[in-house]
Amino acid sequence: MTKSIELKQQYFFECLSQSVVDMDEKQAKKIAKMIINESMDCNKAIEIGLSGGMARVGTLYETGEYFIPDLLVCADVVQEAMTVLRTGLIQNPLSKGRVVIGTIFGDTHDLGKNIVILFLMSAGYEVLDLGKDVSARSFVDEAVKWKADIIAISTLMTTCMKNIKDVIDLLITENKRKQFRIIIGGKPVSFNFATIIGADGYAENAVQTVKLLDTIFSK
Ligand code: B12
Repeated sequence: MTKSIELKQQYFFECLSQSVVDMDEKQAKKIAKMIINESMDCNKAIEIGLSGGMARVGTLYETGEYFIPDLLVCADVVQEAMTVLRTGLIQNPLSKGRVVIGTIFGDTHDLGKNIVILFLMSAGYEVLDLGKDVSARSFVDEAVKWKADIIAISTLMTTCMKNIKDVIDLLITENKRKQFRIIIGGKPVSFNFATIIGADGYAENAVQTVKLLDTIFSK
């Protein structure tokens, strides 16, 4: 890619990020459409523009400049722009593996999980989205029913971290732990936490999640 195209792309991603911060849905969708029309990298647009924009919104919330209603509007802008950008993601007809994913019980944050889903699907994984506030029982039942290879669990709340362990404990109790690999993600969790609770992997963002699964499936 030439330097000028790269700079142009970067500029579009920054504008997208700004439209999330500005709560400007119309502008976000307009930029998303332009990104597709210009055949720019939609994965990067999601990661840098939408994820990056939401990270900036998070900081504004933490510094007391934005409040919950603002977060809700920004989240809507991200979801709407995502529906446009997903049409530009490369559709991979392969099925590299089956992933059941959800946000853990007690937690309703789902933007990050939804981004992870888009990345996994475009990388060739089949994904079943269980949504948010998902109980350990549902994770296990759906994974069994759907013959999943991977159970992927998201949380953004420290108070819900312990609920992830409930899924692992339930699998152990029912003698099903060996049927699935468990990966976790979300702001408060880490590689160390994954190791402590007996999960098989942790990824920091959507790009790393694809890399993690590619590594797991190459073994
Ligand atoms: C947007 C937001 C909301 C929105 C959520 C909208 C939605 N549809 O998701 C709304 C307004 C609804 C909301 C509500 C609440 N929120 Co809130 N929210 C946020 C905020 C600002 C941004 C989160 C976000 O969307 N980030 C952008 C996404 C793209 O990033 P991400 O989620 O981290 O995802 C990436 C990675 O983590 C990773 N990843 C994510 N999931 C997974 C899963 C797997 C398997 C893998 C491998 C990787 C992975 O990949 C993703 C993409 O790259 C954060 C602050 C922050 N800085 O994070 C607070 C924050 C998470 N919220 C917080 C709180 C407290 C709440 C409320 C309790 C507030 C209230 N008083 O009602 C409620 C929660 C109610 C509930 N029970 O769930 C706290 C949590 C504190 C804590 N220590 O637990 C935070 C940290 C804010 C703060 N500093 O106080 N919130």
